[in-house]
Amino acid sequence: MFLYLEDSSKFAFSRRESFKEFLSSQDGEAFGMLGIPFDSTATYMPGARFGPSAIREASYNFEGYNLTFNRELKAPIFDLGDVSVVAGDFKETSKRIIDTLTRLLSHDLKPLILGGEHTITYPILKTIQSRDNPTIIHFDAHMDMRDHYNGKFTHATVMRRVYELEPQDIIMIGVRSASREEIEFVKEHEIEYYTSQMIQENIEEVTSKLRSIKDPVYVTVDMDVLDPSHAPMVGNPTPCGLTPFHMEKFIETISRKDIMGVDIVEVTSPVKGDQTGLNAAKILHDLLSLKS
Ligand SMILES: [Mn+2]
Repeated sequence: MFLYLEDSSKFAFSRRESFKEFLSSQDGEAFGMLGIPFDSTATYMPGARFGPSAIREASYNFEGYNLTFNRELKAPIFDLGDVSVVAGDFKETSKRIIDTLTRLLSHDLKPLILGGEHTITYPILKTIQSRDNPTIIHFDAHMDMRDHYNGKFTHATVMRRVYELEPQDIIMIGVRSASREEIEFVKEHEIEYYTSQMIQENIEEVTSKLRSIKDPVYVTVDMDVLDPSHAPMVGNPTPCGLTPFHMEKFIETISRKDIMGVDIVEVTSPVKGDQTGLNAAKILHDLLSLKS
């Protein structure tokens, strides 16, 4: 047995014992982390395959004590590694995601997923939806509600496919770009959305809405919800976005909910120290601190 070793291939706050020992020591809420470096349908900036490693690397910049929330990060989390994805083959990749996630859920672990492009949210929610019926909180600059965009299953259609799974509800936060077809679809189906301009003017309205939504919840974060000044390395950077302060407030509100799972997608940072990876790691660091 060696002492004082770190495994930089795992998220900084992942428990270091074996998976078996970790499972046997848990009797409350525990988290299982998975990377899914699928990167095949990008239409602007590719590179989402680098997301999991960029977020893990950035996690080592954070401290065990979270000063913002006056909490010590103690929430039990085990980083299981990456799903072995097949570039260009969404069908086979989905099968592998569903198999892996089903196993993770069978151990009563709450999934924390590091993407990968946003398309992966569909097989994730297909798996979760069959067990729970969550309200989906969707952070994104885009609606991703097109019926078709270079195919049925792409980063721009993913929330339309999720909608077809008939979740309890979908609420969109930080939207500022859509097609006319998408706006008409969400209005017709009464899907609630809050633009980044609305949040800038009155964030309290949105946090009080989040407080009132039905449990359980599933959270999907496309990192392009942040302004490109805070998250430039994403598939589709879009100006006039949220700040990390807005995300702190939202995560604080959501942490009081019964969270079934979280994914953070579309990080394309190919270099160490990029602020996109840092801000993605911060969202997980804040959430895990608040769940401690
Ligand atoms: Mn997006």
